[in-house]
Amino acid sequence: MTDKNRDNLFARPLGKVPKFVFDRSVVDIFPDMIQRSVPGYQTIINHTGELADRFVQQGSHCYDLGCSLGASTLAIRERIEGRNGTIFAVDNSAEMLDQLNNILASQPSTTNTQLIESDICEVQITNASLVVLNFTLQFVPLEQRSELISTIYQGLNPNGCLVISEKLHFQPESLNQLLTELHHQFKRDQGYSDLEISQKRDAIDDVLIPETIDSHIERLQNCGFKTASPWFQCYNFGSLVAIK
Ligand code: GEK
Repeated sequence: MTDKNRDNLFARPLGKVPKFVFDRSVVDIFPDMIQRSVPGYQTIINHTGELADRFVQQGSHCYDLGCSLGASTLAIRERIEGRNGTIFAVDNSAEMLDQLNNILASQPSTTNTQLIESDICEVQITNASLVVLNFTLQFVPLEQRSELISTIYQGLNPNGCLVISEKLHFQPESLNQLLTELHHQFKRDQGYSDLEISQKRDAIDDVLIPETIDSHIERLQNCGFKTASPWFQCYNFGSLVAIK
């Protein structure tokens, strides 16, 4: 790995830490940042491909909402070749999509993949057999989350699948504290300093709003999903699957 691709965003003292944004400074270091910050990230991406294999119907649509550099898009695409499907990879960061465009061009596929620069709350969902929100719902304002999940539910075909992977909040507070400390130890083990951990924490405070597993399940059920369950958890990160 070159220095250009190493996440050093918070390595030096920043004084007042600015709020985190997905701009040009994040694009090159994004794969390193997410791998070293999210325990279980690669497992979740791999299993997103597995779920695509099981759920994606011939000629249907897949949505990777908050796609960044397309890790989920690529995992899905690899598993649905020949199904005449379309993947819509959506992000509101033009810089991320530019880079994803280059990545996709370097890895040809017969599956139609469309990049959409948009707020995920504005996207129309139709004929969907798989919708993926991998570490994205956590950035959507709390009051918009139910409407987004409802839109996804309406756009899914019967037996369609929604994957939601998130940083999670836990109760009681002592459990939340324990899982947070285990996460910070994971980051230290990945080479992040205490300064980097603390400045990143300040940068995402109020930007990334985690909820409890129960809140996610309740929202999914209120929006119509009869089947919804966590399928993976490592410390305070996890993934849920919901079937229409
Ligand atoms: C992965 N899924 O590699 N509308 C559109 N995009 C958004 C919005 C929004 N309202 N809010 C945030 N984003 C990817 C990782 S990263 C997770 C997802 C992380 C986008 C934002 O621009 C960024 O690219 C992505 O969601 C979140 O599995 O960095 O913790």
